[in-house]
Amino acid sequence: MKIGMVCYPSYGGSGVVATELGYALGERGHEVHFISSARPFRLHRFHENLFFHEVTDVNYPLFKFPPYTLLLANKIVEVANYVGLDVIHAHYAIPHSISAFLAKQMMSRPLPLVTTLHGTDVTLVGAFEEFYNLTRLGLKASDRITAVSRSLARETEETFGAIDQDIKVIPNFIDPNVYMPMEGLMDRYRGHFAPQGEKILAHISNFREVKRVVDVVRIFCQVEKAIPCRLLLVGDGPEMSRVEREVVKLGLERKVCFLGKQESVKEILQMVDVFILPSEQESFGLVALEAMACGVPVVASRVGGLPEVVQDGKTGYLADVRDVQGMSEAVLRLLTDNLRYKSFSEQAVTWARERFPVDRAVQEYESVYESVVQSRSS
Ligand code: GMT
Repeated sequence: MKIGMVCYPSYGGSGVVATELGYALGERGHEVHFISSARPFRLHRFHENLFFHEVTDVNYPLFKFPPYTLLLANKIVEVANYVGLDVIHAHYAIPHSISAFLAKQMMSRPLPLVTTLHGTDVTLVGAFEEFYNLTRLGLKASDRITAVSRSLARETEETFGAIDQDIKVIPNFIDPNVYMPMEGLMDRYRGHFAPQGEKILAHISNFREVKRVVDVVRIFCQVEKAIPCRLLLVGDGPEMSRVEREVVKLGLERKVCFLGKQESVKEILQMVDVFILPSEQESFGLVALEAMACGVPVVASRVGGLPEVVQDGKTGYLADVRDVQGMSEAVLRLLTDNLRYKSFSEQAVTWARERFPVDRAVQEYESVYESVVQSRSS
């Protein structure tokens, strides 16, 4: 099959999901054409079945804002006609399924559209009044809608009401041969970041407000009062200055290390003892899954799809959003009991491998593509 994959190229889970799905489909012999404003950030390995088509900007004095949605629609049509795409898979309703909808109108043959909802499109962007009708149009124009968690599917249905179809839940996934504990790397990196054998806590995100990274620093501050530890902060984004100020305010400069944006996190996760994700909202929390697959228990907020990803009391702990005290205690519960820690770490690996394997997800997406292509041609 020839699949057009439309996604954001920036640092974030939806681009990762689209890219990893692309590689997995490529391995299974499908041709995958990525269409985006830039090369998605994890699309770096050459694969003979993967292609990238850049949506190039236009410079015209009348355009105060370059019309990306229209340029993308045009590019989808170009690629679809040139390579003979069978299906478009849009990651995010806004603006990708709207562009795909426009592309469908311009095509002289049917071009089925699958839209995957990742979260903020529906819970934040889509729910803003200005975007409500547009998001609803994107949903209605999609031949099949998938969501990355049951919670997101439910929330979408509550927010947008009847949209003529059930939303299919296909949870995000990991490749267990890539995300796994790698004993050798653990000691090498640990010695560098925690030379006195301190415990290592970590957080990885795009530092948006919704991630509550300041809470990560506050949780670390509580934990550090009880046991020697270090904090690794990976990523960058709008909250960075606030986070840096909090680190300075709490006098933690020598114990917190900012690693910036990193393309590959599986190496970093090897040296981490506990991963912290105290988000305000999280439709899935792909990075929590990546951490668990590497044997790192997760302490996270009980919100959105996180309870579907982190097993409270088994692969990590969940607490209410903003409950810095509760999350600090959860981290300490893990770090002060070796037996408990070991069983959580092992259960995290097993859970991630058995519940979220890439093979299962790619087969589910394949059958979604097949069903929309068949119903369009019959
Ligand atoms: O969380 C972000 O800021 C990035 C965003 C994205 O577009 O990549 O992540 C969303 O999609 C991920 C992949 O499905 C999910 O794992 C994240 O939970 C989701 N983010 C939110 O719901 C806030």
